[in-house]
Amino acid sequence: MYSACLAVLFLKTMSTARQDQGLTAAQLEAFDRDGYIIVPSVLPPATVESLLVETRRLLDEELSLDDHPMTRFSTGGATGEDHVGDAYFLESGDKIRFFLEEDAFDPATGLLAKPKHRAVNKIGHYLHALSPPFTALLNHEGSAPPKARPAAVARALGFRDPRCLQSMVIFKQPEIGGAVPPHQDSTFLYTNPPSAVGFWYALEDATLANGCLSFLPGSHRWAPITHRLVRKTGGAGGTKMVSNDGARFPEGAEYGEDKKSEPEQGQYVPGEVKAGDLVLIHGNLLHKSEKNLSQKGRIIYTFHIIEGGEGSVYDGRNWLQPPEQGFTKVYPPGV
Ligand SMILES: O=C(O)CCC(=O)C(=O)O
Repeated sequence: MYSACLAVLFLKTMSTARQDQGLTAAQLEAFDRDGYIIVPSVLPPATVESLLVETRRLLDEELSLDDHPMTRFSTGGATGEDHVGDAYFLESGDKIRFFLEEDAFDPATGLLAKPKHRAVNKIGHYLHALSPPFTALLNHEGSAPPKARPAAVARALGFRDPRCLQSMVIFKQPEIGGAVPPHQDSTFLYTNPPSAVGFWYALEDATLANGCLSFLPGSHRWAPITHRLVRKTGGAGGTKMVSNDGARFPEGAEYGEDKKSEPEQGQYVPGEVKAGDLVLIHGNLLHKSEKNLSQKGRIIYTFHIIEGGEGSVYDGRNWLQPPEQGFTKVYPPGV
């Protein structure tokens, strides 16, 4: 009996240790080398379904086009001048708001030409705090077996005090889902030194046909954060790209412009994924997604974390500013 109890205790301890690991040694090595990894089957089908049900509810119940400012999501190109930057966008950091797909509008009339659930490009940016199913995902509650929990992954990646600063459901609507040009997430979510990491969960299968992500492996090591998206000053609203005068890489001897590996230069690698898979993306990694010209849409959920601990400075000019209570802690209190 005693030894059976000990065995149970041992198994429990082992399984807790396994649960807390977040990433395996091989996954960590791949993330360090490539700047991204795909972790299969992190979300069980029931969790995926609950997030899709919530997404549909938000579209049905929370999005009214009657009083919507018709804000379209635009990535804005190199200057950032055309990046979406109206008040509806700039004040969305602690709200759930809906940004529309550019090609959902009729170019001749300027009017929306698609029903609302086929017209949205993304929902953001505070789902992780305001929507219970998305909050549960950040805390990784209710999914069995726990695998690659955000807190455990953040710990495995060496975060001291990770903060979730934004979350989004991103759609690639059938036929019109817009392309996302090559970019680095730390350009938009800048800390000095750069520390952003993206958690990107497929809620539907994403393939080459419907606009999956693709990545330039290893570019996180040699591609500097040369620019940053900031709010324009002077009260007129809007955003712009400015030259980055702060650190351009995370700290560490593995980073620097001399780390470029020539043979792989320019070769983006597609990351086709199944619903429930997680993609982790280093904030310096160049990645993109193509336009969805197919009949099949895809929906994903993503949130980003940054280092909130000592020595990491969040810039007051960033387009996204913290709510009064600060960005959401990822580690449970007291841990
Ligand atoms: O889902 C996409 O197509 C783009 C997402 C992305 O690149 C990001 O969140 O950084």
